[in-house]
Amino acid sequence: MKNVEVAVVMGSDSDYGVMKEAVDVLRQFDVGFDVTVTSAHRTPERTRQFVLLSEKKGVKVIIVGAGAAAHLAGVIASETLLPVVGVPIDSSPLSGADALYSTVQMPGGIPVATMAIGKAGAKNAALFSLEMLALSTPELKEKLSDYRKKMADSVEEKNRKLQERV
Ligand code: RP5
Repeated sequence: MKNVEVAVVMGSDSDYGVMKEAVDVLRQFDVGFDVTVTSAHRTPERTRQFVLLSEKKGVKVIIVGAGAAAHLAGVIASETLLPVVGVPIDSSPLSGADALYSTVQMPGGIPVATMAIGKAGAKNAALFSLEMLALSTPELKEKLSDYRKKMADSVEEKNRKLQERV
């Protein structure tokens, strides 16, 4: 079994539709991860235990998705020195603007690396985590480089196909 290097956590199972984007990327890069639901306000003790357990397991990065008054990433960051990557979820009537502000506006001292709202943010949270892991894992750096190359190739391909339509 693979070591868990990245913990993916979210405030509710209703966040998974967005956070799956992060899970898909981690799986694609064959990096060990686990997925947990815990809430800063509904289950504060469970959240604390989650952080302790993650540290014990040797997790290196924690990705946190939460919506509405999204304090989960900040609370988790306050409990650990592991890097925390926040994903604001667009689950509320404010379409994630509330979660963005709640996640990104950490007062000085406890950082949360905040990504974009929603699926793009979840995907980038995984890629950003992989970039951090790649600092000490050359094979991962190589894979990230191939990923970028494929992305660039797909833009060329899209451009070529568009020319056929105009
Ligand atoms: C937040 O409240 C969660 O992260 C979720 O985005 C939102 C709604 O949660 P549920 O009411 O669907 O459980 O804490």
